[in-house]
Amino acid sequence: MVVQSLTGTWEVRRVGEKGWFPATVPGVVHLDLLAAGRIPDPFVADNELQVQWVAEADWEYRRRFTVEPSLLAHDRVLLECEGLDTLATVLVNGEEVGRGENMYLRCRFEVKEVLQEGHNRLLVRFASPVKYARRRLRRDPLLNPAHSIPGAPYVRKSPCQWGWDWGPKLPPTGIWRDIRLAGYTTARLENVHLRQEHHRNGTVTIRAKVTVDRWKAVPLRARLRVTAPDGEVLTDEVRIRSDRQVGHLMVNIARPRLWWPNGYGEQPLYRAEVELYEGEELRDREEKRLGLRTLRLQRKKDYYGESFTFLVNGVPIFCKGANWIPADSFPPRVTSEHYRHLLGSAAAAHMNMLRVWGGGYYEDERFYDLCDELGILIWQDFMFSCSVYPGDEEFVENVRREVVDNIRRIRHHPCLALWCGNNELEWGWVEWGWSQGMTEKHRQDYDRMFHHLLPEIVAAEDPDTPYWPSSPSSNLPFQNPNAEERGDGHYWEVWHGRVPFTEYRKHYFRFQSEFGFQSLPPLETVAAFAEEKDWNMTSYILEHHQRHPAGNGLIIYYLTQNFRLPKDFPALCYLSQVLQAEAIRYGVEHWRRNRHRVSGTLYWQLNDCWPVVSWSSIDYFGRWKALHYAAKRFFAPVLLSAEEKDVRVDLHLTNDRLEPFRGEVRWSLETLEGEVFTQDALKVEVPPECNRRVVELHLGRPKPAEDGRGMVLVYELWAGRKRLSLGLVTFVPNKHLELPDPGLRVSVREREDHLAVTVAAQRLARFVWLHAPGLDLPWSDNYFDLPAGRQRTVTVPKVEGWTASRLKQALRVRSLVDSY
Ligand code: BMA
Repeated sequence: MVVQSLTGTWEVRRVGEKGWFPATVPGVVHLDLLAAGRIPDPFVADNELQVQWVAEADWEYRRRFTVEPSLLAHDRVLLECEGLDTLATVLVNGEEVGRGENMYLRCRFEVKEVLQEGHNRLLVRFASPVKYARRRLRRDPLLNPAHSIPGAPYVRKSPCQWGWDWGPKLPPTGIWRDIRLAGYTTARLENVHLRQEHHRNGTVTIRAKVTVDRWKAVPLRARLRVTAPDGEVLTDEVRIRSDRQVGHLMVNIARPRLWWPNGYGEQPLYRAEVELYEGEELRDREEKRLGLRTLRLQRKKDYYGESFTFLVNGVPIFCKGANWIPADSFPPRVTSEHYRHLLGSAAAAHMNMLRVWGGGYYEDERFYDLCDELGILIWQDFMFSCSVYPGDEEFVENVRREVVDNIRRIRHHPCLALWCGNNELEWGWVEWGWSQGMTEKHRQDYDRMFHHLLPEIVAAEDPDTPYWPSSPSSNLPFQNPNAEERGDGHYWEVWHGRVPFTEYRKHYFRFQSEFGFQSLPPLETVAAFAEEKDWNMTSYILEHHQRHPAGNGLIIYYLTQNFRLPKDFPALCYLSQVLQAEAIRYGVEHWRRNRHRVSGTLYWQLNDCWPVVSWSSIDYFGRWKALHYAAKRFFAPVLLSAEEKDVRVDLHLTNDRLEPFRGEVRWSLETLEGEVFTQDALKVEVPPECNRRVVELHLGRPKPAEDGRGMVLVYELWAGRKRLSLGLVTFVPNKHLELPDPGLRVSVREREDHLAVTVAAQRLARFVWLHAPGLDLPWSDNYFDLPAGRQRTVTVPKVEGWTASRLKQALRVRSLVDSY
């Protein structure tokens, strides 16, 4: 077997035009046009509107390459394309060798017959997906989300690229993943399925089912080699007779090291290599990494209905995380560093699950590899979102191939927790009136795809991973998909429904897979797309970078319920983030307190695909919004939270850890200046994986009612001499607090690998925000409360050029009182 890469520099032109210009593969045409200076940056101002023609055009990519005799010496030569986006015709030396019609599908084309020794030409022609969709739509109309270019469901291409309520309309075209030539002799590995069996006595068997594609009737040998994290190697070998297609191999691991989700244990990884030999000649090989663990979705009848709990190695996991969307409108631009930053940030905020949402794309290896390493479970949607899809045979067959291919690509990853049919399609059928707009046939097509075809494929290709028909779903076809008592739920009344975020506490979905709240990104991010004259919530440019029709108005609406009107635009950026963080915290703390009933909470959404006002907690450039800092606090393995009930406040300790927690809870009812009315401290012990109400405070009237604007309840969690967390209860909305000047004192010190900032407050400072323009890195904590007389030290990694004195000069420390 020999491989020749075809990535790198190509040429591209608009079909019918003369001028070729340089292109990069993997890549997409918008990026090539941008690099050639032929289009303005579509992410800046409203340039997106000026580049709509790009998706209306047909494009062709070409390159020359040299073929050595050694490649042609193989019996078969395949052109292997990891991803063609999307409607592609592939020509080698002027002859068509194949077509692509699905960006998610890996394609292999036989090319030996058309290749020649020496110079060769490769051309890939892409038809406009937008024009194609429009043609199909004219013939057979389908419902489509309003924020999307019409007809998107006809093309197996990432739904959000056609526009979403947080994403621009910029469907790209191009060879978006790896492309290469591969020469094979005698046989190749067609399908390697690695499975693990965990035995009662604690040992684990790894089994490999190896299916070969062979064209010569000679005996073959398959070899499995498993390397443990400590370097120990186990092997097995099997002969595959000349009339057989399949070989079975296995190794036993006597003392397996188990893989755990983030926060529950380590993530040891085993390397599995499968090699195919003819005599002593290696004919093909594949390498994968495994994590040894069992995973089950437990759905058990209980007092509240039916549970929805992921069990890893038999342990119920409380899933904490967010929804993942594509990290760029132009996927090939996502670097490994960007993946590492986003996923590392998720892990740093104690997340143990992300949902790869069905409007994006099946992610690439780097993504799943990192999730394996970080212990982030993946709820994997199949790529269908918020639309009615066609059901003709050709479409269904295209989907079938896509689904088989992606399951085979991803199934071995220990991070994979669930295959889910789609995003919100069933909800659409049941509650958004699709049945009126569409035909019974369309509904039957839905039923066939998501209740029959996809679960059958999952059962055949990956029987070890559970299948779930839709998100949200009750798992009862077309029955109350967003039920609270069973299945997963999307709760959008807070935000879309304009109800106050206190409503979160009235709901107890068994698994909260979506709920969210928008904010502006940090000011530097706004500055990347808007000039200073446009720094206004209702300016044309700010509205262009907000894709939810009511979005900016909703932010202001909720803001005025909770906070005073900000004095200027920078204060609005700050405050809208604080508002978002408070909203989501309010919900998550409630669901964590009810962990016996709710098994997970994934907020909408982790990241952005361009600079925009959205629900994300990390913006397009990787900057943490206030919500991400809050997530790091509200997802902490041990959480002290307050449940206000009129004149009573209950303090709860939620312990997600597998061991008991022992510590101390301190609380104090005090003025904003720090005068204490009452205070107490209490030793607490909370068993593993459980929530306990540890303090019940009857504050009684009239005090808080009378002095509410000048009083807060401070609650702290201590372990030994270490304060683990600090929280606040206010008795009036934040806007009515009579906040004094907090008199903050700041000092900066330089340590080995980080800079440490200590902030001390003379009087209460809410949502203290540390910011050093130019030092664009996450802090250990930010946007935190600092009651009177307390101090707090936070750190930021030390990077080239930053000293304590430079930071001291650049540092700006602001709090709520500075916003109005
Ligand atoms: C959800 C998602 C997305 C959408 C988000 C915000 O329900 O599934 O479709 O972007 O809401 O409206």
